[in-house]
Amino acid sequence: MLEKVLIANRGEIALRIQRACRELGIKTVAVHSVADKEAKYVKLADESVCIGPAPSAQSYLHIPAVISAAEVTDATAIHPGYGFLSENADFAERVENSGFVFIGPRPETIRLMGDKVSAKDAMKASGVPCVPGSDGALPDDDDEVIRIAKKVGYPIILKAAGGGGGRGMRVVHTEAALLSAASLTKTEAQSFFGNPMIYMEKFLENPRHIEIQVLADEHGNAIFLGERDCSMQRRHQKVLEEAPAPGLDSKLRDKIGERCAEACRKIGYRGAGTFEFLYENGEFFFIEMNTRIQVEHPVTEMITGVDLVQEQLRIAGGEKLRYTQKQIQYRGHAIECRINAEDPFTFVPSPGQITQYHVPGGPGIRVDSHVYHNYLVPPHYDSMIGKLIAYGDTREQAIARMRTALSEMVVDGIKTNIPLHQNLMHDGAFLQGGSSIHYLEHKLAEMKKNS
Ligand code: MV4
Repeated sequence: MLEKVLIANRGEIALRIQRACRELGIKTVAVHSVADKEAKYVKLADESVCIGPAPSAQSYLHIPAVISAAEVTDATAIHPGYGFLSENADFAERVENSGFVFIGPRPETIRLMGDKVSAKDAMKASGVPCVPGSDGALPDDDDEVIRIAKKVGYPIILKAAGGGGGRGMRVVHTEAALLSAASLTKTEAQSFFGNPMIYMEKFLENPRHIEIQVLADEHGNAIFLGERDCSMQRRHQKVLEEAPAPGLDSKLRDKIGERCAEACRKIGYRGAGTFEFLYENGEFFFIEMNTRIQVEHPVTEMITGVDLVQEQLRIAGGEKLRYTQKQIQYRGHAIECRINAEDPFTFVPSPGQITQYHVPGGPGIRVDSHVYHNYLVPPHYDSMIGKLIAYGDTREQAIARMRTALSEMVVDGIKTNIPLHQNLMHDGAFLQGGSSIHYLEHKLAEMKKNS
């Protein structure tokens, strides 16, 4: 087992990882910026190191500072959390070359998945269904590009190989617009990601975003842990997530999940991972793979009873998976509301001091948050201050518990998006379940028009 883990992250996930380590008897090192030095999770860690000033480029993203902190504290492993350096293959490589265990996939795997063209190639070759499109990157030959688009059929979407998460994409509806759009997307791809490669897919107009959680060990074992529906989003920022996905057939879940697990075995995947799919008309289409623990992992934990962060630690320690696929059983329904320090309807960030803080409780309620009474939300980072997770035997019960929990929750002194979540918990389309990735943006536009 790992001896001492340095947590290269901040906020709720830093606390979440710390708790997992503590339960397994692993010592913890917190690293923090100047802006986070008073944070409670920093004081709760066995040791802490200040790695730089508030801007993340000079602290949480500063590779030499993170590695030096591991060296001076004699950490044996580094957990990157999500965001920051979590999907940086060079970081993973430098961690390993410095003699530490990287809690995540091998650097080559991170690199493979970071390039969306090579990720899709690998998945296609492993039997995971992908969105129809170009075979790999688009060629330079204009006539070829026109021919490929004709074959795929309009509308199409152009995506940067180095992109992901919604950056560097462009939808094209007609052949007349194709070549200038391709040239523009290429130029952007070069300037945003330092890689001009782009690829083409059929544009799916109204899909849901459903993702599959996997765990794989370094001994060739891999399992899937069901799916999460993350369709409720605005500008590629997820607002709430749930598991299981409303209305998804369990046979189809098992079929797509097994494809993902098999792909993990084929590519020698290690650790926790997520296969992102677009889901439309009963079909799954792979788009990207995330090689980190995700924000929304708790909903999977609630319905499976598996502690995903502890499993990450065990896998990194070289253990074999403790679960066979048959041992993964789904029970009940879980919903996660991301609580952000922002205006609930304009989404303008609202950092500052929390003057009153009360968390909800009761059966099926979980709060993953690092904040507390009088905590100062720094303005330098992501606005998420925590996650409220409600579990129930049924989706209806989870929603009922979430409504009660939201009404009990008090976060004063700053604005939060709790009112938006309260609104969503009474929204007709949400209550029905299964709305598309565009639903929330359409709803918000309607609300604005009517106000
Ligand atoms: C798409 C798509 C429609 N068709 N690909 C955006 C984020 C990136 N991970 C992939 N994205 C999309 N790819 C095809 N072929 C629509 C989106 C998309 C989206 C996907 C998931 C969640 C939210 C989204 C919001 C807008 C567009």
